[in-house]
Amino acid sequence: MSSEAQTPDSDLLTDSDQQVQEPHLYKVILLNDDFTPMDFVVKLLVDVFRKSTAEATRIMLNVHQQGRGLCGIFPFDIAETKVALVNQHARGSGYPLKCTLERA
Ligand code: TYC
Repeated sequence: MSSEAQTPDSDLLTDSDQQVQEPHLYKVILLNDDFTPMDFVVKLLVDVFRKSTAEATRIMLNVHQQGRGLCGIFPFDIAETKVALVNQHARGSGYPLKCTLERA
């Protein structure tokens, strides 16, 4: 019999050892400002968050009226990438639009 076959029980992976941890989720929040054009915000929501034009318009108007609004909920790496894309596009176009992360 090989040594592998005699592995003590304590070396075996049990269900509790193998429990998969769900990744923490993060809310991507868009903030209002007085300068970024509405159509620019809608286009970003379509391009970065894959929203329909109707949904992007709804989110943009909600942010415009409420001061902030939810764009989506994602694992950290994806949320961080989307925030960076929004902030880069806004800065590259000379607008002060801001997007941020919050633990969901
Ligand atoms: N308040 C902006 C305007 O009147 C539009 C706007 C909406 C800006 C949402 C940012 O996240 C934003 N042009």
